[in-house]
Amino acid sequence: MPRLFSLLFFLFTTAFFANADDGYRLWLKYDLVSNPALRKEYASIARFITCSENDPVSKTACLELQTGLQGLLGRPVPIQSSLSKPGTIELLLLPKGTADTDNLGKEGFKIQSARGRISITAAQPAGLLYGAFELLRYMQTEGKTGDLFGVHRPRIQLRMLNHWDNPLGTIERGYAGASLWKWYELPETIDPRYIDYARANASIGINAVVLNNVNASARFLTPEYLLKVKALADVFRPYGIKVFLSINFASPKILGKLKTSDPLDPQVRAWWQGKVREVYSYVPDFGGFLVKANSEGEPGPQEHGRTHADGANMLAEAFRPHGGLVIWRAFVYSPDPRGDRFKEAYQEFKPLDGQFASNVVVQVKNGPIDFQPREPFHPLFGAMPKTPLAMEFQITQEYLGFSTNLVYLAPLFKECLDSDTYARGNGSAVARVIDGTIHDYPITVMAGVANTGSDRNWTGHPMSQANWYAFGRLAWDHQLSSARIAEEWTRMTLTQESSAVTTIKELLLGSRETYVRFATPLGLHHIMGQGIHFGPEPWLMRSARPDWTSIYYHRADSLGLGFDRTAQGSNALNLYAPEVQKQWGYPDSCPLPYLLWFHHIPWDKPLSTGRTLWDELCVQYYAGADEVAAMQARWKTVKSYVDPEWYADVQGRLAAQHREALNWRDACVLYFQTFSKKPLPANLVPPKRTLEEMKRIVEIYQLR
Ligand code: GCW
Repeated sequence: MPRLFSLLFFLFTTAFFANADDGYRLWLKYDLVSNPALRKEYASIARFITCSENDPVSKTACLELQTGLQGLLGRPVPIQSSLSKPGTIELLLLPKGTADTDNLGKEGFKIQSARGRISITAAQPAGLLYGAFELLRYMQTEGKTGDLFGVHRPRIQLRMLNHWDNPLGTIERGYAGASLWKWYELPETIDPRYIDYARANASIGINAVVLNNVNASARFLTPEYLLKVKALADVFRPYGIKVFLSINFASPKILGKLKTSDPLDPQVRAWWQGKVREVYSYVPDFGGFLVKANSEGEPGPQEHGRTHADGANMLAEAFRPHGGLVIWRAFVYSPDPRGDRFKEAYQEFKPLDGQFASNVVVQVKNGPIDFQPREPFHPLFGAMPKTPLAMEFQITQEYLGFSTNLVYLAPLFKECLDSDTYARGNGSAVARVIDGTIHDYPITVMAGVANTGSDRNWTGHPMSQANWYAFGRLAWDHQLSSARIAEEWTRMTLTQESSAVTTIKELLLGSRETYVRFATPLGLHHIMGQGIHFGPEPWLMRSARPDWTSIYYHRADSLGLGFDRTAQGSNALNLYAPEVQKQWGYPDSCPLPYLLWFHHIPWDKPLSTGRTLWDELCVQYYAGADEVAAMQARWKTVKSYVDPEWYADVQGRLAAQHREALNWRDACVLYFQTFSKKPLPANLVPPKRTLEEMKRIVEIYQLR
């Protein structure tokens, strides 16, 4: 009988594969282990599961393990409550107060093997959940990506998705359909997709989500919406996920009908205290508020002559009795044409270091401008020893070609995390600042702006699933390499065939640098299409604000190109430690990827490559576009190893990406040529289109 069952299961899963994979199952496919010897081995260690814990999170752990194993092994794996024959996988909470439990903390786990049994032990239920997924990942990747046995612990406490989802179902900067949250159907209807979303997050260690956009509607704090929030929190809780909300700082006026939202006004303070108490009556383990204040038109304490610290501390006081957090964003900048946006968050927040209450975290974007394809790390990471800083990455590809471009973001995340701030001398990488090692931060947070939406495959571009995956894995352990994460994801999602795995891994690993080359090489930044942030618009001179134009950033003129941020220019470099200034401060030694971030370079200055700036710029743009063509060719080689629907989808998107790369190349080369007044290097074929044609193509995106 079991044989017949496994045969049927096998036929079912292979038929499923042959009939196309729509991407819904993400990396949680649990298809039969294809290598028969391994399947036999795994089957012998996973004949039973023992679960004696009764809390909701431990139960989820057992059920997830069971679901996964049944798929991988092609036969049922019964759960039993008593101990424990050989061939059992046992999930067990350790008694409180032992050295082991202290060591494992709230979410760590230990996997061991003894007497023919595997045990996953943890001090708290969340550890069992993450341990179950670790074991499954090991089998899903056929043991090829890391060690199973030993102690595993997250390096960051709050591993969080920020959804920029609006009440009417749209998503700001979302490229994968509408919001997953069906506010008008909640709380009565629970879309089963909420559960699948929670499973995916739990499987990569994400334990917190902010449900709504930081440009926040006040309606989420009304009783009607709190009921909806409660419904989602109830779904996510058994997966170890806490819910947070973005708030509108003017809520006391908007909802409370008070005359002011001044954070030092006693009535305002009382209103927030009451409101926070009310939130906890719906969601007893509510996480806290995320706040965008005095940024891009959002209300905040400064309208009342108060500081960010005054605003944050007022909310922190309201959360203190409940154990919640205030996550206050540092993404602020003012429209000063003579200023340098690069410096503004630093100038506003650095003086406030030490003034924030103990349950406030300041959330800083990875770079000083805004999620560009490449940015130097934000100078605040080296400058706030007394304030826990959270990392904010963007997983959704606002400036990285939306969902038509294949851009694997782990290398971008790692580049920032691995950058040395020198906050406490050598070895003060951004990662060690935000994980609390350098300054002993009591609270540690890594947030990612989500790329999920209602598209069947969740992320629009199917390969962008890898970015959701990579974010979670790096938030759990920022020491993991981009290559390992790419391999895990590829094996779990696409194929186990080793040459195809290698090809796909290489495709992923090179993709971000390719994007940088054809869009913003050598440290160019913020020269994309106005408003929508898609395609090139380097000629953009006028906008509602000077720091929303392109010329503000690239500063092209007859002499050269780039933003001088040395002492002769805006002196933004001065915000970094002397060691960092030394690294980036001189045009002759500044690494080329950062060159135009910090220097205005003459067109005919020879660079370390032996070419002049102008020639190098052209070479980069052409190489970037050629690399997309090479990506198309490489993708073709994996055709017989990946699902046909998936294959065709990626093939189409790569073709679109190639068209867009050529647009970037031609638009930028032709536009910058109007300043350099030089011909292209001899071996490059000049664009067939004119600058006027390129402008028309880009203008199409601006039409209503
Ligand atoms: O990247 C910019 C986006 C805005 C966004 C803002 C922010 C939510 O263009 O859409 O608003 O940053 O991070 O607050």
